[in-house]
Amino acid sequence: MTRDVLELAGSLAFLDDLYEQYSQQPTGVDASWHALLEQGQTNGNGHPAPTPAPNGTHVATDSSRPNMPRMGRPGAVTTSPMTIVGTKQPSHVWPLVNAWRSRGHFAANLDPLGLLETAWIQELEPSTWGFLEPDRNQVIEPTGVHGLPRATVDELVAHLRRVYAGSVGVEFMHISSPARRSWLAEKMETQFVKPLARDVRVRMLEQLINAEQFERFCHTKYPGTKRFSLEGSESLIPLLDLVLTHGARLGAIEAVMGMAHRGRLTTIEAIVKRPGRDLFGQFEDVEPEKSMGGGDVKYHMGFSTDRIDPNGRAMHVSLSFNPSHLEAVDPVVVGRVRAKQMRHHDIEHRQVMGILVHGDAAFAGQGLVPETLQLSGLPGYRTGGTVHIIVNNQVGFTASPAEQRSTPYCTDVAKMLECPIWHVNGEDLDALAHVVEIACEFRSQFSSDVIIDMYCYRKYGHNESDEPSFTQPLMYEVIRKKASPVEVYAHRLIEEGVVATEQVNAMTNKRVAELEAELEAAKSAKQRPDAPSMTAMWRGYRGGIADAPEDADTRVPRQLLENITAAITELPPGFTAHPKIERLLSQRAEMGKGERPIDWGMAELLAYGSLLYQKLNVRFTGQDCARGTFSHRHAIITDIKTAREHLVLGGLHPDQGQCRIYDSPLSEAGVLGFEFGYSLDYPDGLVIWEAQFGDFVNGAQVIIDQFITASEDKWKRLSGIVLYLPHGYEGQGPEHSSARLERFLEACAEQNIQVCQPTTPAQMFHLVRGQVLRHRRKPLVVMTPKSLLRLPAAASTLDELASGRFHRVLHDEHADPEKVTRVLMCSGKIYYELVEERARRADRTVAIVRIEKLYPWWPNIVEESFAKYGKLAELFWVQDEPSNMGAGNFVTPRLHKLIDGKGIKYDFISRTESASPATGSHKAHVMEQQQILRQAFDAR
Ligand SMILES: Cc1ncc(C[n+]2csc(CCOP(=O)(O)OP(=O)(O)O)c2C)c(N)n1
Ligand SMILES: [Mg+2]
Repeated sequence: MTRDVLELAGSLAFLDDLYEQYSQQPTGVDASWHALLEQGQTNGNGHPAPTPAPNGTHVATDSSRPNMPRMGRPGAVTTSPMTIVGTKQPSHVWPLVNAWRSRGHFAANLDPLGLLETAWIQELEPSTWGFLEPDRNQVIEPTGVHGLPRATVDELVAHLRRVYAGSVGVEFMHISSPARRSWLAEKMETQFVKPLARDVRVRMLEQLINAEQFERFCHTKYPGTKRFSLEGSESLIPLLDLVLTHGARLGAIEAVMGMAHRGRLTTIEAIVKRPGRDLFGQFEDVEPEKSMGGGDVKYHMGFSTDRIDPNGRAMHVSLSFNPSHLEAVDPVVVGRVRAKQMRHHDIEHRQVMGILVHGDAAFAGQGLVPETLQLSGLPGYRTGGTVHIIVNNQVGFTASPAEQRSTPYCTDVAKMLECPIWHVNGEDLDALAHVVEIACEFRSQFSSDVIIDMYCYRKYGHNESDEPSFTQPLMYEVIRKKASPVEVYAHRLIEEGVVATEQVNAMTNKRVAELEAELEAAKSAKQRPDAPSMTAMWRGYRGGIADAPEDADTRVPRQLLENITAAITELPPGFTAHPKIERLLSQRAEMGKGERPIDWGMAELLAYGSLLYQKLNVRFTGQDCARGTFSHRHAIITDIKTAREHLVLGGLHPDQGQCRIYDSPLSEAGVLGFEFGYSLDYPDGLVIWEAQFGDFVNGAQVIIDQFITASEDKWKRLSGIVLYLPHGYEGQGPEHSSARLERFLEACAEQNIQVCQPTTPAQMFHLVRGQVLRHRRKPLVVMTPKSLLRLPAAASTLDELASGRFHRVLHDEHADPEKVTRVLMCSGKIYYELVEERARRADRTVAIVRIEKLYPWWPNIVEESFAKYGKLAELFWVQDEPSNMGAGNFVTPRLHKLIDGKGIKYDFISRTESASPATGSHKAHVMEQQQILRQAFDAR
C-alpha cells in the first residue's frame, strides 16, 4: 500500500465509500481490501459500528458542537471491532497514526467548562487497525512518528493522545502540501514533551493576574457600565503577548491588531499600554462637550505603543480603531499591514505582522471572514500570513454554537486556506504557549495564515448588565462554581513549585495598588484623555473643515505629457499585442502629441503617469480594473503569443514612484476594506478602488458607513482613498445604472468625503492628481461614466491637461447672458443629451450648467454659474435618476436657499419615483430619457 492510500485510509469517509462500492460490486474494489470489508462490522449504512468511549471521554450526543461525526452513540455497544488481516504488521501503524493526526482533535479536552462533547472515534482505536489486545504490548518501531523511536502500541497511543487529544486539538491533515503536513507533525509531536521555561510561565501568570484585576477593578468601580468583560477568557492577554514576542523573534518590527469588543479595554491597557488613567478617564466621561456630535465609545478606540519584549526586541504595535460591526475591521487591518510592508520595502512580508482577534459566533457567521481569508495568498494582497485568534467563549450574545453554525468548529471556514487550526483549552496556558510558538513559526516558514481557536468562557452576560442565565442556565451554573483562570494556573504553578503563594499574593496586591493610583489620577484629571493622531507619516496632512475651496496646482507641462505618452505607448521588444491594442496605442501616441482629442482612458493614464513621474506611488485595484470593465483603460497589456503582461506605466523613469495595478478578487467589502486600510498607512500615495459597476458598491456598504464616511468623526483617522463607481443611465437595466449617488450624498457632513461626477477627461485628470497633491486628506467618491468613455463630445485637449485645473462647476461657456431665461443644472452624462437637445431645438434661452463636485458644496461657486444671467426666470435641476434617487434631493434645498426671494422658479426634473433604479427595457429607457429632455425644455 502506498503512503497516500494509507493516509486516505485514515478517513472513515474513504472506508464508507469503499464499503458502498464493495456492497454494489465487490470486483470493483481492490482485492487487498476484501478481507477488511467482509470482516468489518457496520452499522447498516456503511459506517463501522460504534465503540464505547474510553473513560473520561464524553460521547457525542447532540447540540453543543454542530455536525460532529457521530461515530459513538450512548448505549451502543459493539461486539468486535473491524480487524485488518495480518495484524502486527508495522505498516498498520500508519492508518492509526493518521487517524490520530486527522481526528484526534475530536477527542481533545478543549473546554474549561467540561461541557463540550468530545467524540471517541472508532478510527482512534488501535483495534480498528488490527492491533488487538494481545498485541498492544508488543514493541514496534513507529517509523514516521516523531519523538518515539520504539514503543509498544499502547505507548504509541498514549503519545498520540498527549499530542493530539490533550488540551490541544489540531487540524492540519486537510493541508495538501506534504511538506507542510510533515513540518507540523514533527513540531507537534516533539513540542509537547518540552517543558516551558520558568520565566515564561511566571510572566503568563502575572499577565493573567493583571488582566483579572483590571477587569475586577472596572467591575467594582464602574458597576453596570458596559465594558464587554474578558473574565473567563483572560488567557487572551498572555496569548497576545506571546504572539508578539514570537513575532519579534522571527523578524517583525511592527504589528497591526484588529479586534472586536470582547476584552478590548483590557487589551488596550495590557498590550498596547494605554495608561489606566486614560481608560478610567473615559469611564469618568469628563468634558463631554468636546465629544458632542463626534468621537466613539471607549471599547472601539485604538491605540499604539512601542514595545520592548522580554528578549529586548522592539516592536511598534497598533490596535486599529474598530466599529461595532463584527469582523469589518479584518480587511482593514490586513490592508494596513500590507501598506506598512510596502513602506518598509518588506517584500518578503516579514517585518510587519497582522493579528486578528475574533469572537466564535462572528468568525463563523460573518462573510467578511472568508472574504478576508481569500486575500491572503493573492499577489496584490498577501502579507505573509495573519495570526487569527478566536476568543471562543462558546456563546454569541445569547446564542449557542448549535444556533450559530452548521460545522463542528467555529473555525471551519478557515480550512479553505489549507492552514493549520489549533483548538486549545484556554485554561491550559502551557499548551497555549506551545501552540503560539508553533503557529508563529509556521506562519514565518510558510507565509501562511494560522488560526488559534482558544476555548474559554464568558463569566458574565454579553455585557455587564445582561443576565446570561435567561438563555444559558446550565452553562452559567457551571460558570458560577468555577475557579477563575488565574486560580487554576496559579494553583498549577504553586503545585509544581514554580511560584509560591506569597508571590501570587504580592503580584495581586501590587496590581491593585497600581490601579488605585491610576484611578486617582483619572479622577483628578480635568481633561478628556485624547489619543494622539496625525503623527509619524501623517505629519503635514490635514483633515477638518476648510473655510474655502482648496486647489493644488495640478498642471503638467506639455513636454512631460509627451514624454509620458512616449513611454506608455511603446511596447517591450519582441512583445506582440493584440491588433486592436496596437491601434489603441498608436491613437494614444497621437493624443499625447496633441494630434487627436484626449479620451478618458488616456487622461487617466496621464494622471497616474504624471504622479508616478513625481515619485508618488499609485495603487489601483478592482475587479478587472487593469483592462477596465469597459475596455477603456488597458493599463496592463497581455502578449497574445506568450500571455506575458506589460504594465504600461512601469517604465516611465528609473526613479519613478511604484505603480501597482491589480485585478481584485470578486469581493467588494473585503477588497474595499483592504484598500481603506492601505490608505490609512499610505497618505502620500494614490489608492484607488474601482467597482465593476457602481451598484456593486452596496456589497461594501459597511466599509463605507463604518469607515470611509465616519472614521475622521469617530476616530480622527483620515484617508485619501478614491472610489471609482461607474454610474449612468444607459438603458442597461436596474442593476447596472446606479452607484446610488444619493446614498453618498446623504452621508455627507462636516466635509467628511468628496463626491464628484466629472464629465470630461480633463476634469478627471485634474481631480485625480489633486487628490494626492493637496494636503487635505478626504476620501474621494467618483461617479465615473460609461458612455462618456468614448463620446467624442466629451473629449478634452492636451492643453486642458497641461494648463487647466479642476472645476467644481462647469459654467455654460456658449450661452448668451443676454438671452438666457432658464438654467438647466445637472451632473454627469445627461449634460451631453441636454446640449444635443438644445442644439436640435436651436434654443438660445437655455443655459446648461454642470455640477462636477457635489460635495463639499460651495454655495457661492454654484451661484456664480447662474447669477450672471440677468433675465433668469427658471432654474431646473435635471437628472436621469428617479426622483427618489440621484443628487436631486441633495441639491434642491441648497438651490432653494440660493434663489430664495429672487423670483426664480425652481423645478426638479427626473424619472418618476421608483423602487428600483431603472427599467429593464431598453426601449422604455429611451422613452423615459426623451420625456426628461422634453420636460427640461418644455416645462412651464
Ligand atoms: C455585524 C454585526 N452583527 C451583529 C452585532 C451585534 N452583536 C454584538 S456582539 C454579538 C455577539 C458576538 O458573539 P461572538 O462573536 O461569539 O463574540 P463574544 O461577544 O462572545 O466575545 C452580536 C450579535 C454586531 N456587533 N455586528
Ligand atoms: Mg462568543
